[in-house]
Amino acid sequence: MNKIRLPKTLNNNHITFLAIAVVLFWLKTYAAYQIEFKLGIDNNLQKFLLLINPLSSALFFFGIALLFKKHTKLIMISINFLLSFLLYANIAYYRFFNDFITVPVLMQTKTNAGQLGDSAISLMSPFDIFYFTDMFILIALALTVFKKVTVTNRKSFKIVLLFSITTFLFNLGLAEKDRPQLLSRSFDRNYLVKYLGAYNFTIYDVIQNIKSSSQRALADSSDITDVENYRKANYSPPNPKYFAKAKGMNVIYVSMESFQSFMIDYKMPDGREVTPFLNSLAHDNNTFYFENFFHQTGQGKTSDAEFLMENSLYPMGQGAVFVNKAQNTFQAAPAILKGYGYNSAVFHGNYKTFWNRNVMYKALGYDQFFDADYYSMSDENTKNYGMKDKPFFKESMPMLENLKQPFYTKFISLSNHFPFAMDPSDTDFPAGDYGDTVVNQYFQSANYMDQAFEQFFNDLKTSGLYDNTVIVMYGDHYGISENHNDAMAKVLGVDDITPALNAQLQRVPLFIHVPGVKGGIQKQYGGEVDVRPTVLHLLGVDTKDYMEFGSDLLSKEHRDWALFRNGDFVSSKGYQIKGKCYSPETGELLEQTDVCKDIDGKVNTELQMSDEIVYKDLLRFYEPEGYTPINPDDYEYLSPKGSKGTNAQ
Ligand code: GP9
Ligand code: MN
Repeated sequence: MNKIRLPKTLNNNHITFLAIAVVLFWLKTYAAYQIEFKLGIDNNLQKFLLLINPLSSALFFFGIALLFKKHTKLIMISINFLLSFLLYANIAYYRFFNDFITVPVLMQTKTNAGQLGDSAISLMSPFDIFYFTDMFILIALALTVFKKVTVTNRKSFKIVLLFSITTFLFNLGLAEKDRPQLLSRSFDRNYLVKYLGAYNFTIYDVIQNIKSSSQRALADSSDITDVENYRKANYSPPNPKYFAKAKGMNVIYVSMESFQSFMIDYKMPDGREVTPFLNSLAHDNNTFYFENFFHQTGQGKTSDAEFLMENSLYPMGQGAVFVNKAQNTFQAAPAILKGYGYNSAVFHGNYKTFWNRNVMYKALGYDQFFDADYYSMSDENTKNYGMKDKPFFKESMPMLENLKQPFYTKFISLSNHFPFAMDPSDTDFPAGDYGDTVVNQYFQSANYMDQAFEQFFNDLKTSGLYDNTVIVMYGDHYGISENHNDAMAKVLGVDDITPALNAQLQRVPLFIHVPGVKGGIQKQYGGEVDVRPTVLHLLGVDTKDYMEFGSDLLSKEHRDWALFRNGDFVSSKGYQIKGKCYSPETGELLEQTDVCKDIDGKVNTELQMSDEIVYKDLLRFYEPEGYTPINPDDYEYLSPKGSKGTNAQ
């Protein structure tokens, strides 16, 4: 049996065995990436990252075996088995769900394993044994060439660990270069696997879940009492003039990607309006246009805006609720409206795992999710993250018309996304001339989005839905960051962007169009957190029993301020930025004044309380009167043909 002998230096230590294990495992994992997962590799750096990303975890896990004096090879083979099993489980899961296994998925065996059911076997093929070949090779080597190797040098563990950490840091550094804030924003599992690998992703996921469940475990029902009291004391009752004025009507939300208020009524130097359609809507008789409305998002960007609008709670200071807290109990607008006969759906021309939407929408109570699988995602139709707005709205119409009414729906537009580059055939609008490519392109891309909205409104009118539908359109967050303030000063015709002006640039448009109700331009201050009570009150649903922080924008007692996630805030009387209070009119520093002081305390309390709800999952201890809790496990989003669809990016 063991006639083959390696040179003494090689076969008398486990490092050679480990090196073989690592290389085989590395190659196998890379092959699995290529064969099984559609990770959407767009550039050479991503190709390189995909190639190197299994290395650090392979070194780390196989290295653990070196800590054991005895049975080192056997332990290494067992580790190989466990990792191969994890890889294979992900492969089988991906074949069915187009997604990777996470800790919550494992916890919810009822739904996932249940759904897999009999088809689990059909997802496997005899050729899958390939994913275990390296293990068989290691067993054969251990029994032959390496049979004599028995003594382990434990020092070698430290060397391997050092190698593993160095490769990981190198990997992470390059990944962050291609995709900044990869770990803190963690927007998509596909991205994490693409950049850091399937095994590192699992480690990351386990750590996130331990962190999250320990906070949750320490909470109890008494923790919600303070929130309840605060809520009671700060509730803005509905305005009788508007309460239930849209009772029973359909609802359409439109998330206007990266759209800021300075664009409304903005004219290019040649006099052309950038967004003529939205400008006309701002002045429309049946539309409330809120010109002092602010985004309140954090790192979760679009998903934070969605979270704010439908839960009237604040997003987290770091990470995204959609990604990190999707297992929490929520009492979101779609779930509330279910009790009033509403059927709900989201339309979005991007893949379902982005921002963990496929999981979070179930927790919010969405009945249907029309994602990329429902759209013709051809090269011509897509840009950035997915469908261009015109084909997106066009292709959505038949699906919308087929929905059972009354419906509560959300359309998430995409075209107007950073860096705002357009395909030349999609625009004849002039780019800006402000010495900054991103800012220059913003005008073209916003103009295209405006045309898409006009087309959508026309289609709604033709379909007959328009007269019985409340349309809520909101800019999700800023599009032009502070890095472009030099160009923005030119756009606004000022010398420089002062702190107060910078705060004003965080305004995003909010339109609420209610058929038959007289609207008008609204000057009161508010933020995304305020939209839910405003809309629910229009639909005739009183929000006083819900744990929310928003204040109805149309209430006579509306509070007239909006906070930012960093603790700064704006109000009609003063803006507090980094602890200093500024005048909204002049932007000048207000010394020795207490206009900001009153609000300051409330801002801190609200952020703290909202964080308590989110981090400790406090809504599980609270049941609003008349509300029927939903069970996310009851929801399933099928692709058009009834399969689970594809997930290519
Ligand atoms: C992607 C879209 C854009 O699906 O929501 O995300 P963003 O980067 O704006 O958060
Ligand atoms: Mn966005």
